[in-house]
Amino acid sequence: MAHGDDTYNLKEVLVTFKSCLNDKQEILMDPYLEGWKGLVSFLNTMGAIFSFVSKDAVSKIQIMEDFRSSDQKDHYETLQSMVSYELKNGLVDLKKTGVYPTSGCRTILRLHRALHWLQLFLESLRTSNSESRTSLLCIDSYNASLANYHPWIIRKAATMAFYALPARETFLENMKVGTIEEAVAMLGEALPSIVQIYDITQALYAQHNLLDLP
Ligand code: 1PW
Repeated sequence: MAHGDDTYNLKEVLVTFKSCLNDKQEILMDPYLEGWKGLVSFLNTMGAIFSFVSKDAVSKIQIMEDFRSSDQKDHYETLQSMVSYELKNGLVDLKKTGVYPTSGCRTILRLHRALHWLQLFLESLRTSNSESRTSLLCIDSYNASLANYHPWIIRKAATMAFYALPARETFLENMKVGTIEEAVAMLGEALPSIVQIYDITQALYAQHNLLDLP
């Protein structure tokens, strides 16, 4: 787990995502949210300009934690149990926002889309070289993924924040996993677990036609 900015280590965060899967290949909500909290701490080490980006993730994590401490908490133990519970009980706005603007299904979908961006970004960082500009890698991966779901004004603000990203070396050092080479090697080892979580969630949402929830 990530413990806060000073003891922060991105490897632990990515390993947390690995611990999300139970033996039935279901995604456990608590470590999923814990992994997200670690990503937010990481993001916050990059300066105040990112608070706009992390704030939305924080409020979505909170929505899900509230479900996990409610009377319905057992239904939210895994992403799979959440989907079947909410669908069975008509707790999801399927076509347009109405009675359930903060359903678990639509909230996790937003985090899931953001996870795809993170995956593309870290993968491009891993395979980049010392000449590469972090901000451009980040913008390219954002445009190829999450930006497609954002209105112009958010895209503009996010892109401006990305220009403030530190240089590649500083960024990799910020991960607090040792030298630059060690950070790159860690990404190679840890990213497959993010990909796996992403793929399982994507298949679950596709199976239930939930990929376009308003
Ligand atoms: C380097 C580490 C990266 C960690 C990823 C951080 C999460 C990125 C979230 C970007 C959010 C930009 C501003 C908020 C936009 C919301 O409108 C949007 N949320 C997301 C996560 O895309 C959609 O949510 P909404 O408005 O439908 O509730």
